[in-house]
Amino acid sequence: MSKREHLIYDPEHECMSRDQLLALQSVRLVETVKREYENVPMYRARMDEKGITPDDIRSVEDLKLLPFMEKTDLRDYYPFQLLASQKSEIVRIQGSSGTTGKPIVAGYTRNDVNVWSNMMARTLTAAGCTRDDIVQVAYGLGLFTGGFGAYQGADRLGAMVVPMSSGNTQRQIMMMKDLGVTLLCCTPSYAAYLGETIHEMGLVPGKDIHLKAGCFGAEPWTEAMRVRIEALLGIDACDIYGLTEIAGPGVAFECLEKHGMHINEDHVIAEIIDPATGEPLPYGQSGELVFTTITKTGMPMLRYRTHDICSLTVEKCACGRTLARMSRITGRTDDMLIIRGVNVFPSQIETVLVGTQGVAPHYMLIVDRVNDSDTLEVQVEMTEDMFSDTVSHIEAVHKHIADQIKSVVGISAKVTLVAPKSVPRSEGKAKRVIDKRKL
Ligand code: DLL
Repeated sequence: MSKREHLIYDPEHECMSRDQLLALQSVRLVETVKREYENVPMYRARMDEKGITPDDIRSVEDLKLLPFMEKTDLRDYYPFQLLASQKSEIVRIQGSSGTTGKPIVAGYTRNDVNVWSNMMARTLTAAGCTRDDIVQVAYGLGLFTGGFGAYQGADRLGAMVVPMSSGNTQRQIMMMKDLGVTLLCCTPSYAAYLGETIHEMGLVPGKDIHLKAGCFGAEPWTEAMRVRIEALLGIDACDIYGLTEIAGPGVAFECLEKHGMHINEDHVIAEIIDPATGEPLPYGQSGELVFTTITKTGMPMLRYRTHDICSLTVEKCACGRTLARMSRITGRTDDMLIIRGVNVFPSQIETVLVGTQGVAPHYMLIVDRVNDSDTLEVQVEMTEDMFSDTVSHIEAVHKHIADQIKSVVGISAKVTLVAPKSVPRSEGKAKRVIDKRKL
């Protein structure tokens, strides 16, 4: 795709000098640490344990003194104990999968929703969106942040929003065609699937479909996938990144240069650490991405370990933004899988299996991608008793497992009950996942 003029939503902040940015980050960091220390007993205790007080944090330089936060903290202090505001100040709850059956939830104040909307307005603008565009939101609208984030950003720009939510492909395409949608927001795998279906339906991008760009994220994807989506839909495909705990989509976004995602650094401070030692790594080196929110009031996160692996650069970008860029996410330091845009932990499935009579806790998750859509097969061993049981009982157990997985994890899986002792055993760490998707 040819490059267009670079549009910038908030040049004052997106293009500020690095020195000005550091000064702004420092002021905001100091305020956030005070707020957290005064309002969140868990974090106060963690700072006390390290022997530091808010007075020790005077600038971004001091960030490394602060203790980390983890996804498990959101589980352990579920649902409201990490709030740094009164509960009555929270106007929104968003969530995503945690390591157990319960989702992890994040509370957002009016300020936080406002900040997030601005970050998404920047994101969409960077992909060329203006108030004249028609934006189709095909991320799920619900606890998942994708749908609401894209909606809020487009609404802030004054664009026409088509809040389709996810799924129902034929209907998505009908609306896209009839309304003349110009910008698409969904996961990259769904964008490719939409593109293929459009071609199968005999519709021609440019003639029947008028998309010009898309903001795709919530799961890892590759340059090859970008090339494919751009060719299928005749658009610029931009990568966007975010996570529920920090603000949802829009934490970082690509401009039309498509050389990494600009991080909204006036709202978050990004660090890369060595996942083994926790030590900060210099720009350019790959490691675990860590975020500190500096404008959130509902549930600020300090040094939150994302477990996503990438690198950062502050090299100049031709678009004019000075915000640091993060590379594509190349992997994770934990076992979280992203299947059809949903975060899935093998431990969630294990919980279902352990709670089911008749099956042994020996299982294998087989993840694949068929026609651009992720598939999950759960192979689970039956116990000896179960193996010789009636067909109707086996079928009932089979259905129970499939239903439970759908309810706990939020996605459908193909469940295959296999003979006792047929799942391979390993002597060291159990290998529970075969991910056949080529990234
Ligand atoms: O996935 C927020 C989002 C919605 C981002 C829509 C982009 C677009 P969670 O459900 O909390 O939030 O999942 C966050 O998803 O830690 C990454 O592992 C992964 N992820 C998100 N964006 C990308 C991306 C949303 N562009 C987790 N590339 C994160 C690779 C991504 N992985």
